[in-house]
Amino acid sequence: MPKECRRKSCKDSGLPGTGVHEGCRLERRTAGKASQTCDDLTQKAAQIVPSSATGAPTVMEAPRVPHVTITPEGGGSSREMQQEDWDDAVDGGLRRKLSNSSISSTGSSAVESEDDLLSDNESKSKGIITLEHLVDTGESKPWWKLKTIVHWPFSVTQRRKLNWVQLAGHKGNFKAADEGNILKKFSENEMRCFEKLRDDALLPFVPGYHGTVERDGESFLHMTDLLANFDLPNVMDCKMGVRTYLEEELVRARERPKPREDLYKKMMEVDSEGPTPQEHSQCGVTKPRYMQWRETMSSTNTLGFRIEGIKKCDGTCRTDFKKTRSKQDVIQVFKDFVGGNVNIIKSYLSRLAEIRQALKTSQFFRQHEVIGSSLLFIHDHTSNAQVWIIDFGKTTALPEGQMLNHDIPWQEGNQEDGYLWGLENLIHTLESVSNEGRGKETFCSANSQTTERDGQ
Ligand code: I3P
Repeated sequence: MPKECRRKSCKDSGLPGTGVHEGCRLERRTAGKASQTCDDLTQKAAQIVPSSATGAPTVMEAPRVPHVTITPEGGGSSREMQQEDWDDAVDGGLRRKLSNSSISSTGSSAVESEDDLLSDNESKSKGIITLEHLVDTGESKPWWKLKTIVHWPFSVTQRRKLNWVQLAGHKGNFKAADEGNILKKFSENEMRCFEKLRDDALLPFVPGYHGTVERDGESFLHMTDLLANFDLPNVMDCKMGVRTYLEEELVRARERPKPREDLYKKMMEVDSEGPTPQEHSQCGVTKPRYMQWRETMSSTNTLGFRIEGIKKCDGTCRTDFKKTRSKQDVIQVFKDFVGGNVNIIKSYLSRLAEIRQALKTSQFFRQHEVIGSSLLFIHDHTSNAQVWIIDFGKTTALPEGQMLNHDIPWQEGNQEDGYLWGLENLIHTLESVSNEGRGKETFCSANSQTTERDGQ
């Protein structure tokens, strides 16, 4: 994360801190500060476009989400960035930098200090991974040399042309690959999904999958870089469905509850009154409990999708959407994301209509509980706009012969995920953005700053 952002997160903290609960050493930060932490974004990538007209969906009644109470235990952490993630970055004439959280994607901003490249508490959760094309100096540089590498003899414009961004899920999950591709940390589950998707109606809407590869003793999924065809892309991740954890995670948590301090801290950052007295006293919350809390704070439960993060072409990123809940709030975020450009919204709507159609005929979709999957929105100043279905790490096949509707309320045991319901709401929301923007023209300047003026 840029030092600037990190300083701000600390300084602006409105949290009363941890004094309340003994044994807990919470950092003093507030939710709003996360806006620039660039923490917690999901993996994303790009490909080509299409489009067509959309129908007018109806917002359905929010599915009831059964309240589940789970008691705790402890542990759990994610893999942090490893030095080899950087060391491995030489590839033909290009060197790519794999950073941890929020290093600028434009390449035009000064690079962070070594400290910024090191992990901190935030690195234990998800983060943006930025891969930049850098000039090959002919030698592999460890992470502490990145600062030097960035002072390369190219103009901002040249750098921008070479750079691309890869938003990522769990840190350390991505590596640079050959041009136009990306390596994602191997997941048996995700691999199985990609293999099944090869013959499915959803194939045109998921990242290209080119098999598995070994790198430094680790396995990776070799996938298309979805951003490759964009010039300074704007990227938004929307996590789909009314539920973001698997039913089996609930069962496990009941049987062997594990309160996690990292999740407790994340909850406190957003709402110091979020944890129950018991959770306060143990400074920990279980994962399903945290996930459920996230769902109710955001629009997951009420709309069947939520905005996870946005990375804009100017290099800024936001992940402070944990409390973006109402349809009007979501509309505002989308408006800002497209800079008021209604044509981009229309392209997105066309693509979503195609996705909806494909989902309705997809055998894969019928036979899987789709959890934690996102729709990745990407557009650039040329009005190239695309939506992709990504992240199948938690998408699980149903037992033989079983099928899901994806648009009926979830009740524990029925495995419904509310994906289609969420998609309808998402389409409806974008239609509202489009309608509100009617009669306006949008102009994008060269540096992608957007100004809007009445067109009538
Ligand atoms: C994370 C988010 C992720 C989840 C992760 C959570 O919360 O819900 O989807 O990973 O669990 O911490 P947040 O968005 O508030 O940062 P999975 O989807 O893989 O379960 P984790 O901490 O166990 O990785």
